Amino acid sequence: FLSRNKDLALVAAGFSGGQGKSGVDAGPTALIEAGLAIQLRDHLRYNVHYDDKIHYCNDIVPDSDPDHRGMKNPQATSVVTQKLSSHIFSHAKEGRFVVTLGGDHSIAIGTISGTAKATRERLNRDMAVIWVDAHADINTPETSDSGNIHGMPLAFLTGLASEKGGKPFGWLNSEELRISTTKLVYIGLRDVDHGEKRLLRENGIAAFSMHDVDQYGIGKVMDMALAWIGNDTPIHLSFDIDALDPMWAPSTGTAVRRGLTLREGSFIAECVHDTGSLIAMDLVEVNPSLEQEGAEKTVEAAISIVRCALGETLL
Ligand code: B3U
Ligand code: MN
Ligand code: MN
Repeated sequence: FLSRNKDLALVAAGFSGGQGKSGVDAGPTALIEAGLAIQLRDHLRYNVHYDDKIHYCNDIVPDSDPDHRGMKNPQATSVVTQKLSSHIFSHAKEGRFVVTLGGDHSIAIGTISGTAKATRERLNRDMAVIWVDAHADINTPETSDSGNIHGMPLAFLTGLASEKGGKPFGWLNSEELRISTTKLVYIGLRDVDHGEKRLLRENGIAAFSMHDVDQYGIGKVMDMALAWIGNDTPIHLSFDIDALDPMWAPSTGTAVRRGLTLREGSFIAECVHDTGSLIAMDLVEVNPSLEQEGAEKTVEAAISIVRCALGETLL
């Protein structure tokens, strides 16, 4: 349903309120300035829809945003992700491949709910999510120690954490916006909180940690991950740059050692492209203000991951 699609929407979502460090809002600008949009047009020959704007930075800041269930910036994050959700939906329902540049990983609440709804409307299918990250990002407000919402997107998207209507994230109550825990696959995990481990275990969620990458190699891990999802299932790839080892991607808010090499990260993106079922991707958590020296390296790594997911290295 998509392998020959060359229509691509590029969305810059410079939101940083899902975590505490400033600078991740400048991630999309750094990627664009390094030539990402041009490369997608000229080298990869996509028909790129890009409005040349950085969205969701500080344009939607509520007057007051008190903590709610321990969450920081709950109202701002809810409003931003809800708007992003319909923005992404409007592109995806036209059959465009959607690339969203973060921003912190809380934006995936918006991107994934938007593509999940569009996939149901357009293809009458439930979509799968491949989440490449050092972290599981599935804390509920109650299991989170930090209160940072970028550590919670999957709890809201799967319904493991929910809110009443009228509360922040109450808008996610509609089933069409959600994904099933059975259609979620992790790759690259190495910093998972206790409460998250319990959620993964109790819900039988498919997770390939760095231990599995070492044990089986990335080739076998991808075979197993894609077999779990099954053929012809639309896939949304959500790639947190901190999945890569800090040797390749030091400029990110919560770098964790012992990560994926750039080659392994690229291989994941290539394998997902090769399925012909990829419908959208996020590239998040690039923070160019951290690690002066490493910023350029991190941006370069992020761009090559996006290019691989879009078919760059296909012979
Ligand atoms: N699990 C921790 C740490 C974390 C999650 N995502 C990132 N860091 N980037 C938390 O805050 O929930
Ligand atoms: Mn993440
Ligand atoms: Mn992470």
